[in-house]
Amino acid sequence: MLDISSETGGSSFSETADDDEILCAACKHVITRARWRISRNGDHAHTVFNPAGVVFQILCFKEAPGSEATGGASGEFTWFRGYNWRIAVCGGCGQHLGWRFEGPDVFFGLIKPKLDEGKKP
Ligand code: JO2
Repeated sequence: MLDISSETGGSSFSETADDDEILCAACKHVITRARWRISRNGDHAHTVFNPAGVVFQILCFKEAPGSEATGGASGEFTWFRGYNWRIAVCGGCGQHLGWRFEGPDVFFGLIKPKLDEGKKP
């Protein structure tokens, strides 16, 4: 059981539940948590494409402490008006997992098939 009570300040069972974890599909590093899912522009999930024409289904999270932002911030082709993006990689294996969006607040758009949401029985 991973105990994250020290970082959350909480002590209830849900604060330490492993079933909340969302992992890197490639290396199983803990990236984020189900309780950190958020909506942006009315939805948690968005289907988007980049200037190279690559389509992504991304999911929005308010925190993703298992990821690391890399490179500079850019506003080019941003999917979220008012936010600049940086590439976000797995802190464990370096895989590109999505983007860190920086604007009036910070959030993460993570590529669904690059995550293990732990939904399989
Ligand atoms: C983030 C990438 C992207 C864009 C990209 C590399 C280069 C460029 C990449 N809209 N960014 C967003 N570029 C996303 C996008 O909000 O297009 O996919 O513009 O030169 O992440 O590989």
